[in-house]
Amino acid sequence: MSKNNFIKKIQAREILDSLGNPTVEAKVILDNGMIGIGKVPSGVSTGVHEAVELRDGGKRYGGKGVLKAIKNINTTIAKALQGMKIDNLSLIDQKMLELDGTKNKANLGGNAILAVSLACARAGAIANDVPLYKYLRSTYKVAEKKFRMPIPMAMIIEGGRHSDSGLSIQEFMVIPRHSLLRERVRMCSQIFHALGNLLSQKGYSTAFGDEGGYAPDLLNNERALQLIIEAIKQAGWIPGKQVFLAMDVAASEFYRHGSYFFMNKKQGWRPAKLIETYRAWLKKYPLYSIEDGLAEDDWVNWRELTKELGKKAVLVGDDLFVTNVERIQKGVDEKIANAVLIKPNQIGTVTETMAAIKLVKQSGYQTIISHRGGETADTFIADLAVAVNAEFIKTSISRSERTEKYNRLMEIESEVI
Ligand code: 2PG
Ligand code: MG
Repeated sequence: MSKNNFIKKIQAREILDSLGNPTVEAKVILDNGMIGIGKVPSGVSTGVHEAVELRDGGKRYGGKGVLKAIKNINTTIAKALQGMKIDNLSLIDQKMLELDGTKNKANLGGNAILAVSLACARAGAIANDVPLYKYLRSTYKVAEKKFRMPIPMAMIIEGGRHSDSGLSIQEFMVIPRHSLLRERVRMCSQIFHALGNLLSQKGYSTAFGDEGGYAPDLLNNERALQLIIEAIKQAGWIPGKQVFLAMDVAASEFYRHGSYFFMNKKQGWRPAKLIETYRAWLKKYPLYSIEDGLAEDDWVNWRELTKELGKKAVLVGDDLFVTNVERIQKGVDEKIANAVLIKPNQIGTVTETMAAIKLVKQSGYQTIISHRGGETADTFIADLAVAVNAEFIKTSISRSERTEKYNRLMEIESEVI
């Protein structure tokens, strides 16, 4: 580790995310002149237990401005961190947590704190002249020695809150099998384009949703699975052998008073009916994983879901766990889910994100590092996935704010193999 690299200055500004909404960028300048930059993504279907995203309210940007968060960085945070050693990221994050003083970062804003945390991680890597994934691995003492590239969960059809396709399920993804990351990426891309051709041949719209997946107006969710299977075949691969399917149900979005308004907006389903539907689909389709199959606080039924299907599928908790060690621990203790979606902005610091991943791994759960609905050009999650040898990375295979993550991973792959 380098010596005498201190934080000299921190400057934040308001930038736009991929959906055209304001978000936070922080720039950390060290005494040696080196600079680290961090840009914060923003969720669309945000879990209620996430760190607070500080927004200004009022008329400007429809209330979504982040000038308060910017001010918190430029004044309170900058003053407190000035002169701190860049190499001790845990201490820096700890200091910001103390300054904020709340459990959910409501004071300074999770977006303000994370921007600085990300920028410090980058500045630390630059100051030590090592790539970010290596820096994160050594700074947080990740046990693994070798680097392993993550498998894409590439989103290609979207519904739910992410589009007006009318599908209740938010995301349909493909998981390619290949020993090389760059080939996995190629497979996803070719399947994505085969799907586009298929949709237009069948007269469906090929317009995109928030994350660059197709948003066709299909009869039902199953049709999406069937079309993707057809696209996989047309692209030249065997579904269930070379390529698997995944979905993010994002069930909190259609959960009200104990019922799931799935498919039918008027008549709610009991959780058991939803679980039975998943069971049937797991039998019928090469479905590998189901994310947020039930709502974020429906622990009792999540337990049932895990008992019923936990051996048959990867059951991923996103809104359920919100990258929060307390919630993950509760899940592990109660045998709920078997994989965790990791999003740094759900919790608000790099240090807490790393602690969450450590717990996930210790518990024998799988790790999926994920993009957000509103993304930026920051490729931090690509380096993070490699730093911790995450099993999967979830991001889309089109739109540069997403593909940059894959591009960065392909660059890393050429360094580590
Ligand atoms: C999700 C994410 C990413 P959002 O639910 O997993 O796809 O979406 O950022 O809207 O929470
Ligand atoms: Mg999700």
